[in-house]
Amino acid sequence: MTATSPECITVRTEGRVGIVTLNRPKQLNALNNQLMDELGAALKAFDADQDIGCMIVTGSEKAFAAGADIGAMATYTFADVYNGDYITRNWETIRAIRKPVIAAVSGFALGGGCELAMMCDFIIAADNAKFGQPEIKLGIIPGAGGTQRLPRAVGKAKTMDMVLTSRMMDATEAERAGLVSRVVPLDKLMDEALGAALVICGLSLPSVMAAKEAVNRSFEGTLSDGVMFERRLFHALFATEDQKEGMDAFVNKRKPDFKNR
Ligand code: CO8
Repeated sequence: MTATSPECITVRTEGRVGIVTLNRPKQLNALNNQLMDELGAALKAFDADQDIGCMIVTGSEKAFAAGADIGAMATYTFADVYNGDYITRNWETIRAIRKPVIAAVSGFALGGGCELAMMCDFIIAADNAKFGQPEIKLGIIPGAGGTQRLPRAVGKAKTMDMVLTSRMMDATEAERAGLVSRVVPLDKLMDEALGAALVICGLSLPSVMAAKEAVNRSFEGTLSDGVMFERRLFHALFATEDQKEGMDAFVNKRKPDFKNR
């Protein structure tokens, strides 16, 4: 965690779930360096905390995040952004988080906001969610993975449509296209995300982390490398006491009591 209290996010826990809420309401949670630093620090702290098994990143009803802070970027030069000290330096932290991170998205998830949601492991959307990569209207393109992660989620046609025309996708279309895993009424969003997180928290953490690592590997490299990577992790999990517990519980028709959570 940052030494001082965060100003652009709020952080809380519910049981073994760590919840980060983006909190720049006047700017529709536009992502600036301070917010991204605080978010990264909070997620890293939860990742290292043995009492936490899963995380949720969420925003407000109106906006998950309306993108990178345009005001902050407006006067940057090529040298400013290329040397990495400004927009790019703190966007990769979330990729290094090893426990699952769920994005609970209501309202706008635009530009960097859509990219941040896609960096999470899966997205649960409220029925008012709107996803978009409107950077083209600003004379730039997505810069935090939008042109790479969006096609992997929804394919080339929809990605090109969104990136080139700046058209937004509503929650129904996003679910149909595979960008989000579930859509729920707005007032049920946090219950749904917490429900999913609590399911994950009840499982064996080594297998949860291995599953996340294996699925993420499918987006890198070849199929045969990915399958081999999965197989090795699969084999390794037979070294855990939780595998013995999980299988014994099934065989004996009882609930498993995993030790490594
Ligand atoms: N940055 C800064 N301020 C913002 C942003 C933003 N992205 N979005 C909204 N705001 C501010 C507005 O300026 C406004 O402030 P004020 O009240 O002081 O005028 C306030 O939030 C409310 O916004 P609106 O009045 O515009 O609210 P509306 O409901 O009318 O519209 C929209 C909501 C449609 C979301 C609209 O605000 C909008 O289009 N916002 C910009 C969306 C956008 O273009 N996002 C992409 C930004 S660029 C980007 O994300 C690049 C990421 C690259 C990351 C690279 C890292 C490696």
